[in-house]
Amino acid sequence: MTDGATTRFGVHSLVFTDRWNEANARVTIDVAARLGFDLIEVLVTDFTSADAAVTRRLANDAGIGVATGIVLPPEADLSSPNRDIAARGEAIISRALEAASEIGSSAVSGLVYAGLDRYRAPPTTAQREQVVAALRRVDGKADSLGLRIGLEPINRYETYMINTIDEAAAMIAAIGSSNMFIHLDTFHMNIEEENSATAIEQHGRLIGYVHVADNSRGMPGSGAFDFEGLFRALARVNYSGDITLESFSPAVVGPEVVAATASWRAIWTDPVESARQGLDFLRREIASARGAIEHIQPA
Ligand code: LER
Ligand code: MN
Repeated sequence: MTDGATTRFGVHSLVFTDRWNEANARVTIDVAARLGFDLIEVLVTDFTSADAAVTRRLANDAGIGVATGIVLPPEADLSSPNRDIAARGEAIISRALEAASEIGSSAVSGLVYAGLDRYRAPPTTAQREQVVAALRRVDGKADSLGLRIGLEPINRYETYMINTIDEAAAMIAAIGSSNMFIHLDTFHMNIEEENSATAIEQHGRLIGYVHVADNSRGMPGSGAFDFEGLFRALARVNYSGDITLESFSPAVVGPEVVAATASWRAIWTDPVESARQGLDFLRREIASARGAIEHIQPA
């Protein structure tokens, strides 16, 4: 689809705050809407029903959509050989699905297959099978709630099991799901993909969500990532889903997020101005990529 009519541009709440209380949520959602974003992404990893209700109300008031992200911590690692830890992971995904449903969003997407951790060995076959079985169960719950689950390939220094687009596609095939999708993230792709355009073209049908950051994890356009190649590949597979800025700076987030994402230096300091520039870049580059593909491939 090259008209772009349905693409929503989103921004991750961590660009503005790492404390999702009512006051911060109100300011963040209002700023995102004022800047022209269609969507705010929030992490629902430990959301209560009260958090979901506040988020839904504020987003509705501002006329903005909500994408619900998830990151399993090491103590709730779905791939752990420790049954209690793995069960905690499954319970968190299950609860996150309920929160997404309460908010009215359409999916839970992110790091759902392992923990955000620096692993020291690859997963075993038994661990993969355990994750396939657990994701199949939560996928059934997602389906019954009218929701989807997205698998985000994350780079090798932050997790294991799914580092590439190919590995995400293989996991979805092993689960046998027709409901799950692949969630791209350009920061991780820049580290792990041998050829991002080829992988996108091969698995285009499965792509359901996109995080964008530059190679330094600054806003897109501030670094060296090949966004022209990315957006042209997405245009070639008719991707018209959501595209969300995900960039972290210690100027905004506290020690927990800084440590989890190794955001040691401030790539940017002004979240509002940076988000504005990131959105301008996305709009411009996507329109140009779609125009170029239309030109190359007349209907
Ligand atoms: C973590 O590095 C990341 O990219 C988040 O989107 C995790 O879901
Ligand atoms: Mn991401």
